[in-house]
Amino acid sequence: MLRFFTSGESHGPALTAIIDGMPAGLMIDVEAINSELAKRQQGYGRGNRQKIETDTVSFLGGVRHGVTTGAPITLTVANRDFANWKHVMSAEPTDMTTAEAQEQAQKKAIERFRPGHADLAGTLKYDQSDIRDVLERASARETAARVAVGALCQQLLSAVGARSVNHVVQVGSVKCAALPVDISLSDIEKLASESELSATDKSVEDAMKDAIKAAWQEGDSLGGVVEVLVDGLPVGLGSYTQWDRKIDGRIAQAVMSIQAFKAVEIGDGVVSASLPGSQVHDPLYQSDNGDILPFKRKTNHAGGIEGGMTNGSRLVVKGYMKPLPTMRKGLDSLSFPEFEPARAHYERSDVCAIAAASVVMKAMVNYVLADALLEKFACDSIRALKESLESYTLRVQNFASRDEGDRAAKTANLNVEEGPELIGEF
Ligand code: EPS
Repeated sequence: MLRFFTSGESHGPALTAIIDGMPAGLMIDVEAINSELAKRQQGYGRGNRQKIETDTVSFLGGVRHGVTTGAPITLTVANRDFANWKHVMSAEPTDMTTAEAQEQAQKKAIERFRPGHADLAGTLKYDQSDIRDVLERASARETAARVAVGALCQQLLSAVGARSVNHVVQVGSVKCAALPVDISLSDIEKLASESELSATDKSVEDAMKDAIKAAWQEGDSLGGVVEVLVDGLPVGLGSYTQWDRKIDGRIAQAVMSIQAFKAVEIGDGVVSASLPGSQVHDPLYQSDNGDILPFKRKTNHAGGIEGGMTNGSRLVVKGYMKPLPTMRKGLDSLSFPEFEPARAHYERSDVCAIAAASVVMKAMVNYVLADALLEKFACDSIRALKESLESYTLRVQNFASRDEGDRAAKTANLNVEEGPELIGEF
């Protein structure tokens, strides 16, 4: 089981994550993690905070000479902005009577709830006397730690030949044209990298930017839709046998946990509810010689998941993000602690963080898939994982034989003659 937790406040000293269950022997590419962190900071419509930060990862445990040891991994991303918040966000009791501390406290005070944010329910639930205690942890700054974790998980997935990409498909109501079903992930990555919004349709890029600019001028905010696609996953991650083992449910939970995400869609999930079954399900065909899988498909409406398991097709997941609730124009709200009518609080924020959100969503999908991979091929080291996967892949390939006896013999031979260390479910 792979699990992780994050800790840290938006304007505290740092964000930290502990990742438990990562196998030994994974060579870590720190630059690749930093590159994802940098991508999370980018995108047209982001606020000034990103000019202050240069997010990079440091490891404090579980890694030696660049290789995982199997022990829990601790990683951290520093908040440079903490220097400007050191009185207000001090972990230790601090003298707040100095002129500097007083000025900082006054500047950072929050006295009005922001509808749509965690402010109100969080203050009541945690019996807070300062809304800042809620805002600091509810902030999407926390996703920097998640992106570092997800980039590490991506490296585990790469070790078994899986690859994921993220892109933006909609900003506000401006939509990219649908991508061809057979487009390669490299092409998607290239298109997204050429766009300031990680969008894959150049013809609507200006309209997207105009929509963000208009929202900014009006003191408003904008959401959008992002997509993550994953190739190279083995058949059978997740399970139909129990509700909480279904991979689509696990992905949905992980994606919905991202700040401001309000809906998740797998494949053609939404439109499929209004279509007859014959237009929704993906017919099966015999595989060609040399195919890794003993079947093939011409469509992928299911988005790579059937029965709560990966099915060998490309995984396609969309996440729907609401507009951020921090808006210059502010909505009707209430003051705290008086609960008197007041306009909502405003402090520095993003007008649109959809490009960043796509990086975060990929990180969360990577984590769920890495966890499911380690669950299926239970292993303590990368070598054992690869051996176990190789053996399983051969077994799946051999299911193409329609001769029962032949199939049983082939499977038995695999175990005896190929001689891989058999771990997990064999
Ligand atoms: C963010 C950092 C935050 C916000 C934003 C995302 O920094 P600050 O509050 O100092 O400007 O810009 O957070 C939110 C949108 C939110 O709702 O909290 C980041 O690093 O992603």
